[in-house]
Amino acid sequence: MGSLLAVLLAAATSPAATASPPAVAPVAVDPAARVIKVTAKKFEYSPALIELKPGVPVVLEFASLDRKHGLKSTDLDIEVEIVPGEVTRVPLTPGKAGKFTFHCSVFCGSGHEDMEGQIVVAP
Ligand SMILES: [Cu+2]
Repeated sequence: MGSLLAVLLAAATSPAATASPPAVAPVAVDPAARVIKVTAKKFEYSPALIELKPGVPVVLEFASLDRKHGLKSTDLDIEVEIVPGEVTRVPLTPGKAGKFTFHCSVFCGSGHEDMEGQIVVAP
C-alpha cells in the first residue's frame, strides 16, 4: 500500500512534459497585486482616498461613470485617460511613503478644477 502510493507520487511529480520557455515576456502586471477599483464621474473620484503601502504592488483600475476624465499625479508619474466603457489599468508599486495628490487632467465641466483625490502611502 505504501509502495503503491510512492509509485503514484513519483509518477505525478515526474517531468512528463518538457517545459519550454514562454514565447513572450511576462506581463508587467503582478498577478498577486491587489486590484483597487476607482470610479470617476463629475466631479469626483470614488474612493477619493487610496491607501497603499510602500513596496507593495497594486493595480489601480479606473472606470468612468459618465464622460471622459483623466488622472494625473506628477509625484507618482501617472497620467492616464479614463474613457467610458473602458477599464484603465495602472500597475503601481509605491517606492516611498507620503501623500500624493492626483487630479483630473481632462476638462470635464464646471467642477473640473476641484476634481482630485489623494494616494496615501504609509507602512
Ligand atoms: Cu476633469
